[in-house]
Amino acid sequence: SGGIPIYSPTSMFSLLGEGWTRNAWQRRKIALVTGITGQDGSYLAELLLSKGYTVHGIIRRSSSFNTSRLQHLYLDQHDPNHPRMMLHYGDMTDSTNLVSIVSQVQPSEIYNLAAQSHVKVSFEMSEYTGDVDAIGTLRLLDAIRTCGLEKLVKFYQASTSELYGKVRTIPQNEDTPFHPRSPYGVAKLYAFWSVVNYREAYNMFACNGVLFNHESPRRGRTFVTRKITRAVAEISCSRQDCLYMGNIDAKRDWGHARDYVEGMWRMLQQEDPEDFVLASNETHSVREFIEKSFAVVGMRIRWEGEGVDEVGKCDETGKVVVRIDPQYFRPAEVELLHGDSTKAERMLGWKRKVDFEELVREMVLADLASVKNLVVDHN
Ligand code: NDP
Ligand code: GDR
Repeated sequence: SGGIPIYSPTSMFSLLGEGWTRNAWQRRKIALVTGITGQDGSYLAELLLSKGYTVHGIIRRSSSFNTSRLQHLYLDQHDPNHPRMMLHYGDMTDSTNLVSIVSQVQPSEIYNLAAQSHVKVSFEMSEYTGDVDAIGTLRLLDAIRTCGLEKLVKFYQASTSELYGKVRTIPQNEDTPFHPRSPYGVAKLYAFWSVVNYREAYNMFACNGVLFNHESPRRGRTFVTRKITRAVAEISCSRQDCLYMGNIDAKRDWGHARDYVEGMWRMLQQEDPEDFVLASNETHSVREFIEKSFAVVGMRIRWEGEGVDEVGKCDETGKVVVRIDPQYFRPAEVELLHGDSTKAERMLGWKRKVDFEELVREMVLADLASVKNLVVDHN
C-alpha cells in the first residue's frame, strides 16, 4: 500500500530446530506437559514414561505440597536410575517463563493440560479463567513460535465437551456446533480456535482433543463424581451424615482418565493433525451416579420430595443421606452431554476400556480404602 515497511523479526531462537525433520525430532521422545500435577497430567506422565519418553512438567509454586499425584513417579533427580521426569516452576500466565521452559526443554511433544478446570469456579473467577485457559494457551503456542519450533513440535490441546454446552443434537461429535455455557467453556472455545488457527496459519501440528468427562480415584474432590464417592465412603464408615448436591438431573458421558490420556498420545502419533472427540458414547445422570455409588457399599437410595426439597433416603435405615443445596447450582447449566467417538475409534484405534459401572466401583473402593486409612490419598 506504499506505507513504511514494517520489520518482521525472525525468532531469536530460530536455530534451535534447524536441520531437523519433524520425524527425526519426534524420535527424541521429549514431552512437555502443562498441568502435570492434575488428574490427567499424572496418568499421562505415567503413560509417557512407560513408552520411554523423557517427561518435563510445569508445576506452580504453592505454599502447600502439590505433587502428591506424581509422588510415585518422581524420584530424586540425583538418583542415576530416576525415571526421566523433571519438573519446572511455571505458570500459564507468565509468557517469559513459558518461552524459557520451551527453549530449555526443546520438546518433541507438548500436552497443554493446565487450566482452571472447574466450571462452577469459572463463574466466580471468570477473568482469571480466561487468562489461564484462553490466553494461556495462546501464550504457549506463541512460545513455540518464538523458539522457532513450530514446524517440529506436536501440540495437544485439552479441549472439552463443555464447548457443546447447550446441546441441540445427540450425540455430539466433531461436527456438532459449539454453544458454551460458562466462562470456562468460553475460554476453552478461544483456545480451541487458537489451535485451529495456528495449525492453518503456521502449518503447526496442533490438535484439539475434545474430551468428555473422565474421572478416576485421582479426580479432584470438588468434581461431582469424586465428591460423591468420597461422601459414600465417609457415610458408610459413619464419618459423615449427608451428601449435599446441586443439579442431580444433569447428565454426563463419563469415562476413565487412564483411557483418555492414551487417546491424547495417539492423536500426536498421527501423520497429520486433526481434532478428535473422546467419549464413552453413553450418558448417565448425576442421580444415577449417586445410586450406583451407594450400591457399591450395599446401600439402596429411595428418592422423596421435589426440587430443592428432594432427598435421598437409605432404604434400610430410613436415614436421609442426600440433600439438595442450591449453592451447588450454576448460573447456566450444561444439562446433557453424550459423545460420539466414532472418528477416534476409526482413525486412532482408540476405545474406552473401563465402563460406567467399573468406574464407579473403582472410585468408591479407592475412597473406602483411603477413608479406612489403608492407602495414602492422592489429593
Ligand atoms: P485438574 O484440575 O485436575 O488439573 C489442572 C492442572 O492445571 C493442575 O496441574 C493445575 O495445577 C494446573 N494449573 C491450573 N492453573 C494453572 C496455571 N495458571 N498455570 C499452570 N498450571 C495451572 O484437571 P484435569 O486433569 O481433570 O484436566 C486436564 C485438562 O483437561 C484441563 O485443561 C481440563 O480443563 C481439561 N479437560 C478435563 C476433562 C475431565 O473430565 N477431566 C474433560 C475435558 C477437558 P495445580 O495442581 O497447581 O492446581
Ligand atoms: P463438569 O464437571 O462441570 O461437567 O466439568 P463436574 O463434575 O463439576 O459437574 C458435573 C455435573 O454435576 C452437577 N452437579 C455438581 N457438580 C459439582 N461439582 N458439585 C456438586 O455438588 C454438584 N451437584 C450437581 C453439575 O451441575 C454438572 O452438571 C468437568 C471438568 O473436568 C471440566 O474441566 C471438563 O472440561 C468437563 O468436565 C468435561
